[in-house]
Amino acid sequence: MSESSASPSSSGAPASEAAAPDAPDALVIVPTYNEAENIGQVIDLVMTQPGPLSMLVVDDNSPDATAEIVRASMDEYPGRVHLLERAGKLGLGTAYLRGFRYALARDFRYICEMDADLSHDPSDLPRLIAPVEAGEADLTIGSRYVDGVRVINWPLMRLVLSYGAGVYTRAITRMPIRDVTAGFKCFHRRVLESMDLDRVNSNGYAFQVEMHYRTWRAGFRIQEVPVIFTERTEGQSKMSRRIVREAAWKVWELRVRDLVGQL
Ligand SMILES: Nc1nc2c(ncn2[C@@H]2O[C@H](COP(=O)(O)OP(=O)(O)O)[C@@H](O)[C@H]2O)c(=O)[nH]1
Ligand SMILES: [Mg+2]
Repeated sequence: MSESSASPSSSGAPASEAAAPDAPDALVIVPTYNEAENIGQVIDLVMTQPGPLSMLVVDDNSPDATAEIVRASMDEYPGRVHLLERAGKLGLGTAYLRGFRYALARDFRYICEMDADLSHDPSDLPRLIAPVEAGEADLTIGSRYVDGVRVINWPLMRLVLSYGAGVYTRAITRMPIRDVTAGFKCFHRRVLESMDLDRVNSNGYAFQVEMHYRTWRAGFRIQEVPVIFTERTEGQSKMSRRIVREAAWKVWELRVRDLVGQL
């Protein structure tokens, strides 16, 4: 694995609320696999949000040379775009875990997750970060399922699967979250610092469910922020039956582990 970045800080010290005014604040982590058609636009959109925001792309040696496009953007936005390259496709969950460790080793206070396919609108980032910054929430989730359903261009089956995953997960876990598999969110660093990231071992949608469950069970405050999710127009989804099966099992595993005190 190689790390190429111009880090704004590498002290690794936990940031306090009274951090220096020029301390880097928010890092948006974006995992990529074959997102060459999308990543340039995503970076430009994130870079133009108020903040200013920094961004970390975790790329799994995409055959379509996504990383080359990221490197070009690193020159365009010096010090604000970071890239971690892994040797091969290792899954979304481990990509985020790698990104969380990267963020925690630096001074980022607000650590966001976002997809690279423009399903998540970068202009929603300030609305996700604001409640965490204001101390009103420890985790905000960009939710498709509060105040109705906000999904554009999904086949009915995908919507049923995603919405059904919420009904199923809530029934088993009692976790009060509408969009259990959402991948657009913002953590305060204290949530990730308090978590034993080595224990998080799921990789697809299950990863999102597991992060929500651990955050909720640890007593952190979670707020769902309504967002519109638009299915990608470029590139391919990496969803698979295996990812859906993993999530279905994972919910039971989390519940049982929790019941026996082994979460
Ligand atoms: N680094 C990395 N990123 C991945 C992997 N699988 C998916 N992604 C990224 O995760 C995000 C969501 O994946 P996507 O295929 O759009 O899933 P969908 O939205 O559920 O159809 C996108 O940015 C993908 O490029 C992986 O194995 N490694
Ligand atoms: Mg997608």
